[in-house]
Amino acid sequence: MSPDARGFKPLSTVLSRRCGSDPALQQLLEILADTCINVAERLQSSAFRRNTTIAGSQNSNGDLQKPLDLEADAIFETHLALLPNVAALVSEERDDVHWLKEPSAGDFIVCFDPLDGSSNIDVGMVVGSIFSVFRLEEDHQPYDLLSVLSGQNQIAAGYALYGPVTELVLGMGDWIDGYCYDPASGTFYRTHPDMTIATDAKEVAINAAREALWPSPIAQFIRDCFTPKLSGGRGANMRWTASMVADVHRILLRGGVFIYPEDREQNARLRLVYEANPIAFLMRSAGARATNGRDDILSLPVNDLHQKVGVVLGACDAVTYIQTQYEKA
Ligand code: AFP
Repeated sequence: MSPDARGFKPLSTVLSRRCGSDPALQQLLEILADTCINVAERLQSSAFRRNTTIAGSQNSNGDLQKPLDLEADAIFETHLALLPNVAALVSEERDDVHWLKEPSAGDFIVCFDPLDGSSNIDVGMVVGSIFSVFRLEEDHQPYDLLSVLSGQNQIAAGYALYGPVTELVLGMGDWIDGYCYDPASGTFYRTHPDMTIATDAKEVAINAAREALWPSPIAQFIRDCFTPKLSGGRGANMRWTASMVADVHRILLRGGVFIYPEDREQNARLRLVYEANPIAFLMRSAGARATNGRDDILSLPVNDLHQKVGVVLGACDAVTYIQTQYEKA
């Protein structure tokens, strides 16, 4: 029986209601959904093209780029260039903003990590795409583009998860929905309306190999998390997939907290514009929080397209507790 016959609504039906007064944004979100379907198809065929070796190039962060990183980036550009009102792209795989047209008021800017977790590709683990949407308010130039890209200015965000099922999560601030892709019809159907996060943190996502570099508030919180309840701790379990989208999706569905802190040497790993900000936007819509340990991610100034940031996100109680520990440190 088809998903719609079982009561699941197709993406276009949901978005016509969610974006009813903004057909241009609805069209953009539908194009982004198609983009993610195309990336998923490319991934599924990649093993047979021996395409998972390193391309030999590096992105602006110094990360080695795999051919699929570049192919996913090209798929995003090809799809977004179809629309008359997407002025610019900001991608993890491109050093500078890529202008598609002379910008004017009402145009969109789309920021994206086309393939997040790509170091997982060679070993068949889950990867994802992350995107964030802004609308240009004025048509004067030159833009202070970095101030436009502040997290608070996002009008929509989403991610795709390329796992056993291709899943898509979209939000516009006052709502967040989850979809699953039905290959038979080539359509996303909404399976998780109005996602809300569990209030406690039974699972912690952190790369424990970096323990020696954790700042004290994180080290103390993690010690407490992994201390059994019978010994007065939180008795939490640990999960780490090395793919932010996969960890975030699990946390949205069954609660928990994701931590990749700025370490004691002030090094951070995750990128603000096209990883932390879109995920923080979605977390807020689901009743969760996202900080850099001290300050809300969405309030952080954007000083560089590829700036890195510490991230603590998920269940409000855990994120707020960690914030108070930073304040005391
Ligand atoms: P890649 O895209 O280079 O695989 O990095 C993925 C990521 O940005 C994020 O998705 C993970 O949570 C984090 O890095 C994993 O970092 P570690 O490799 O240090 O665990």
